[in-house]
Amino acid sequence: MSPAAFAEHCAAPTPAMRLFDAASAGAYAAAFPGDVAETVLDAAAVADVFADFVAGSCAQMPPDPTPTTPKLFTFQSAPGLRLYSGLVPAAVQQQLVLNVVEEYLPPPQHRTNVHPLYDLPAPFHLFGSSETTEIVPNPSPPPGFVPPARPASLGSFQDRRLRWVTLGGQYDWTAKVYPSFDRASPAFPAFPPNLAALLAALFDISPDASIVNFYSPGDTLSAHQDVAERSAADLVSVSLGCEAVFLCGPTRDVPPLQLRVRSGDVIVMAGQSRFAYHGVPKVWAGSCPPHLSGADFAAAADARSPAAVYGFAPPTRHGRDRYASWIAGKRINLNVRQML
Ligand SMILES: O=C(O)CCC(=O)C(=O)O
Repeated sequence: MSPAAFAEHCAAPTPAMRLFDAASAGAYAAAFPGDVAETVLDAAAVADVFADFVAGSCAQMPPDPTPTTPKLFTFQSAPGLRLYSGLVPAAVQQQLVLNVVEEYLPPPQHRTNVHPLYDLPAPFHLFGSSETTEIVPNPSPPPGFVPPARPASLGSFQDRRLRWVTLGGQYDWTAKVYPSFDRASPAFPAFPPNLAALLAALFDISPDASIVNFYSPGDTLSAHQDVAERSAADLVSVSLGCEAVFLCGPTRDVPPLQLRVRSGDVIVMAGQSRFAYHGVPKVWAGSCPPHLSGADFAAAADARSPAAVYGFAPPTRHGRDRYASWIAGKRINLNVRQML
């Protein structure tokens, strides 16, 4: 399949394409005999790793005793691709949402899609005071960027304006390269340590960089390959919030596999699938699970200041009571790579 044809599939997936849904894995196995293999994972074996992640976070969500039944699915039609269904426990999903808002988004060294256009406050608190925060156009945009004429409200960033933030090595979306592979460079800030430790303990990756994507229903991500990294280590993709379709075509010659991904699922692109074409053609409105859309983020306990980890002052007003209604209408994907 050519990249153009793949892109067409991404724009409008057809019923004839293979759609795998972990909730009806048996139906898929019957329709495509021999394609999918299922392994039930032992949640207790990774409980400590998740507990360490929460303990290493600056503000910590309370534990949730709901048991999880993670499963690993692999596919003959997509060699190297792994779907870890339900791997991330509910409380850790809440923790990740909290960390995205309060740890990963605020540091000025973590650039977003809106930095070229707007002069964002530093640190940037997505749920700061909306009454006093008006974000003005960037007076000196990079070449090729035309800044908007008017200031924007914080609410418009919570709504659709914010599409991604980069952690660690600052991927340049325009040139599709990492500006630097030198860890001493300002373009290669340290990767959030608690997230690095979590993913390194679970997968074959030493995280250097992540694109944290923010989707609203209706948003798509067109087919692409992630080939800017020098390492072929696992690419780890963590989904939070609303459900989506993830497409992956291991070669250009076969129609891509479609996976329904839910909050707490992790896709690993390893081996032959590491540099495969992939995209997101659909995000389902109203599909965010209640453990996120109804989470009490205000129950988080402040354990340490983000200043100690990232060098920015803690927020004076968190707005944590608004995180749940925000994630109810969002999908967040943490797409994590090893660069070197
Ligand atoms: O949102 C996803 O599931 C995939 C994101 C992705 O492919 C990317 O950031 O390169």
